[in-house]
Amino acid sequence: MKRAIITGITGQDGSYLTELLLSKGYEVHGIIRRSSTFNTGRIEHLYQDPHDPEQRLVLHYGDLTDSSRLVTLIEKVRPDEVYHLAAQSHVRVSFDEPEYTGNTTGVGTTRLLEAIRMVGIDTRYYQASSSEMFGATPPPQNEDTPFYPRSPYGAAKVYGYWMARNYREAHGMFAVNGILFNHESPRRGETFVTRKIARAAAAIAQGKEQFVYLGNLDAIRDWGYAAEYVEGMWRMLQADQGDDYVLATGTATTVREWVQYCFDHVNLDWEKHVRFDETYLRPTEVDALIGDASKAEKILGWKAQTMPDELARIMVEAELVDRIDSV
Ligand code: NDP
Ligand code: GDR
Repeated sequence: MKRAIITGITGQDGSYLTELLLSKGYEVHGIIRRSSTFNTGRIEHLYQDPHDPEQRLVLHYGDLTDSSRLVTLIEKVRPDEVYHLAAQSHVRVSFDEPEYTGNTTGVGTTRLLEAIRMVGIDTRYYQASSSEMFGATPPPQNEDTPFYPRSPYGAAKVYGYWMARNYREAHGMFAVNGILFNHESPRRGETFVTRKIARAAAAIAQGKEQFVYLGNLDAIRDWGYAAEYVEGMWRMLQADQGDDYVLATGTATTVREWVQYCFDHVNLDWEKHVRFDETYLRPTEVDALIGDASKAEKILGWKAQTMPDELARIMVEAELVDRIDSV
């Protein structure tokens, strides 16, 4: 039985990846942060009793800022695969907390890579790199596109990307960068724009709210479906060698068009319900991200199936029936 560690198991991607690995027969070890309230909502449906001798999902307390804990966990679990998904992942928040974002999203990566090297196990490592690293470089973006990050988050991810590559080149580690474009789902954090708009469209249609306040409607993003992207992560670690891959749909959608998709789905005129709030603008914006995932298709046989208009429908539908684990 293969054993995997997932950092960020309580996040959107962590929950889908856990489902996938359990379905493939893995023993999955997740690192969770201690918090005064439960933060395991997205994986609650996967919970397994620790007293069950067949238990294949095990949760451990840990934090990316605590190197010694990362070492003891790697030593204890001795995983075949490590999926490093944990991060302060909100771009707008990274402008408010640049140092914390650098410490977790950036240096946290080094702590984990170094823990693996110190323990000396032969493990395959997945780094959650991001299209935000391309920032101001115009689309289409692929594995050879130069980085030009536009936020503390983007800069921290560029550092993490190069650390993963350096451990591959310097120490021979099987380290992979998955350069993922935006991927969404009914489990997306509520403050990311797709979920915020899907929730608002449903709440307004149900008469619970009247308006949603947004920032830049002109930004272009390449929105895919998170459940499909975790399959791509897994395939990257099954390849013959460690490499870097873009995952994207190749489809451009503005925030305004996303708003339209969501409001059309509930038969509402969005212009009557969307208001501007400058709080949601970023000091430096990423204007356009459109990915070219042809390398992943050619080498991994991975291709995005769900396009943004269909994804908007899935997300609004999930809000209307008020359940997050349905899709
Ligand atoms: P989420 O924000 O949903 O999840 C982040 C996870 O990281 C949560 O489990 C969170 O725990 C955990 N975490 C945050 N800080 C720490 C810390 N200091 N120590 C331990 N755990 C921590 O992100 P996604 O699932 O959307 O994304 C997964 C990864 O992929 C992230 O690294 C993100 O930056 C990257 N990425 C995401 C893309 C996307 O479109 N979704 C695109 C490209 C890259 P808690 O639940 O306690 O907050
Ligand atoms: P992003 O996602 O910054 O691309 O990072 P987000 O959904 O936060 O923003 C997308 C675009 O929408 C614009 N926008 C708003 N954004 C938010 N959050 N709230 C608003 O009210 C709003 N109004 C307009 C933004 O300016 C932006 O242009 C996500 C994260 O998951 C990262 O971790 C990941 O690396 C990248 O995707 C790829």
